[in-house]
Amino acid sequence: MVLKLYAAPIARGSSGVVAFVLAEKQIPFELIVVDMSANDHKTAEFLAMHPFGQVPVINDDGFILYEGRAICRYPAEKYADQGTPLLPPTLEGRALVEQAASIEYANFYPAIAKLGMELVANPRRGLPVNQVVVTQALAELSTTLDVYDTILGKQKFLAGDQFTLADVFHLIAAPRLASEGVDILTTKGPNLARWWNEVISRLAWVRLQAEGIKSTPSW
Ligand SMILES: N[C@@H](CCC(=O)N[C@@H](CS)C(=O)NCC(=O)O)C(=O)O
Repeated sequence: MVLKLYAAPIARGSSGVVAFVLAEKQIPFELIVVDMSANDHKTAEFLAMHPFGQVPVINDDGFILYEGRAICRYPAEKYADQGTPLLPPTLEGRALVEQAASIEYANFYPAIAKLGMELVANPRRGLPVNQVVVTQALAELSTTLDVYDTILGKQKFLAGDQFTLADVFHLIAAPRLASEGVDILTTKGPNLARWWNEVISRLAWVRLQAEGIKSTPSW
């Protein structure tokens, strides 16, 4: 049975990276569009799959999984030899991916999420931007990105010279900020800019941004 992806069709956030990983791994899937404006993610049927009532969710032949980063890890492991290898073959290589992924979740994403809330979500809802939060989040992000620039001066990607899930997870929220004019990822350092441009230029990502998430992807 083909894997089912429950998501909105826009390739953003965790849904976007899950669709990206499925494309990189060349895994066919059926998109089940969740109409969040109709609260389809809060129905009893949906909550039985995802008790927090969020997208994305996958159903792989009866195996149900939610949380974007967890979902990405699953096809990367299950289809290790298919499509782009997103995890290294050695235990040490995978440990380095977990190290970089942990920094993404603990240091990078929280600052990006605060900026996203203040600079994207709040203005859209007609709420004022809290400049104190913005300044603080930019300072936090800046500290992380300075270290990234040093790391990326010694290796191509965040977990070594291979493109891995640790790089992929950075696509969850940062591209949206860039589209709102916060271009810190391309201005903070040359190694950082080189890495980020490479990540956002992946063919599967470019196609997803152009076409949205579709059941029958063009890859
Ligand atoms: N940590 C979750 C976040 C998922 C998430 O925030 N999904 C949003 C859409 S991008 C959602 O479903 N929001 C509806 C809600 O929280 O009620 C993940 O990575 O999957």
